[in-house]
Amino acid sequence: MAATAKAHGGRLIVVSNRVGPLKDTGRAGGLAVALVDTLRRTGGLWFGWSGDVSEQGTFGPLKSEHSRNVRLATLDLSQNDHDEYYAGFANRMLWPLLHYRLDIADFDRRSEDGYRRVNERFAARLAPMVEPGDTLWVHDYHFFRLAEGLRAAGLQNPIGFFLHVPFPGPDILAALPHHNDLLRAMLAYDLLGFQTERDRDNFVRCAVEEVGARNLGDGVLELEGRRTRVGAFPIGIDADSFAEYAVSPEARINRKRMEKALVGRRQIIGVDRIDYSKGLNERFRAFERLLVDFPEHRSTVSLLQIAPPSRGELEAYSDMRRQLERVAGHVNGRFADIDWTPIRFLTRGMPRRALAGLYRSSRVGLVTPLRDGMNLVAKEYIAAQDPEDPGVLVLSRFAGAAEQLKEALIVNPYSTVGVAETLHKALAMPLDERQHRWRVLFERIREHDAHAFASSFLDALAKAQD
Ligand code: ADQ
Repeated sequence: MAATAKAHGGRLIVVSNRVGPLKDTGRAGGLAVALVDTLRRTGGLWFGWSGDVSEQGTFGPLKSEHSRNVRLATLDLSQNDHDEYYAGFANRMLWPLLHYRLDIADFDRRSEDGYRRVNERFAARLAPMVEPGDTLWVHDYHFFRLAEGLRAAGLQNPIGFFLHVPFPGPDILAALPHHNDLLRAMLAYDLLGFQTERDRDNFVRCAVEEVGARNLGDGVLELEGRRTRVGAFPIGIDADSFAEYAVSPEARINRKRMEKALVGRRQIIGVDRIDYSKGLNERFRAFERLLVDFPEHRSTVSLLQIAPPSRGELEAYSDMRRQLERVAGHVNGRFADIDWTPIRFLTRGMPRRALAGLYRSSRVGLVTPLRDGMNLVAKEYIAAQDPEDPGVLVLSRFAGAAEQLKEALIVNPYSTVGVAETLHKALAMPLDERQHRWRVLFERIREHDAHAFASSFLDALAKAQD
């Protein structure tokens, strides 16, 4: 990885909406967790939004901090930028659209303008910091239009883009007004990376059918004489470090507390940000169905759901949390015993080592998003298991991870009966089968870990301008 970046002479510049934290605060989301390692290895610049809103916004001073070989450089947003670009177009339009939720996508012309404006402003502030030889790696749906702005400023550097969330086909994308314009802007990148082959193929269909790009084969698209490479780069975790977290002193303390509370019962664990894409409501219902259809699990199995709230400023998310508390309360009211609570619902973040301990003391990892780019929790659950007595991963077919982790028990998260039956199967699975499935899965996530992900993306980007 370091060799890759150095071989091409310049620094690596990473751009994403939120930057850092560079240290493990226990609250980092999927994107941050995967990027820190990459930058630490190559050194370079990480550019994005400071998380602050100020009067000057993107016209204000650049905030800069160093941590060893990595420089963080951030800009504020104005209140308007925040409302239109971030809360509006990115969160209320693109996030639902890219998760196939046209029913709740909320298009608004002003937000679209704000999104375009903020992408232009970030490009204008970044361009003077870029030196010839630098490689730029832009992340996620907040910055679909950044390369367009950077090219307009005259930049010739390799610019790659990686989308962390799914990309739908033309039937869904076409519901976005001016989607053609957005697709054209995306083709200003040299390399467009997606989590899965399905997402990549969906993008290719959109580019070909909606804006008339030519598919030259071998992952190359051409529009008006400009070529863009496309590829699938499933994101990974640092599997070996995560496995070590699971046997760290912090993890052990949590496991001991857990085991004391469980007194021999088995635990199913779910870990997700509170978001409608994660299928939490359906998950609680499926667990209830397990207790109804397979009464032998009453008093012997419990579900621990850890769910830090996300994007707190959006009212829909606090509604969701209240709704989930109601469902958990209903299930607990119906089945709880004096010494057993069926669902424990913790709405807070957790240090990663402590989290690893909880994964390890859970017999089943229940990962049932309705739609998810990859889902790193599925991989973390596998990495944290005890090789002698591993648990079972139950995984939604609609998580990008299902393309890679076929030896998990794959479920349709919309089918509460199907998920309940699969949970029963997971709880009954004999040790030798658990060990066999786990070994194959663990080897695969080690092979396709965070470093392999970053190297393969940056190698492809280095070749993209040839
Ligand atoms: P997310 O939607 O955030 O990421 P995910 O991939 O599951 O989803 O990553 C969540 C991360 O947050 C995991 O590393 C998890 O351990 C951590 N986390 C969750 N709850 C936590 C808690 N209570 N305490 C501590 N840590 C917690 C987006 C896309 C995904 C894609 C990732 C990476 O939506 O599909 O996999 O980016 O590309």
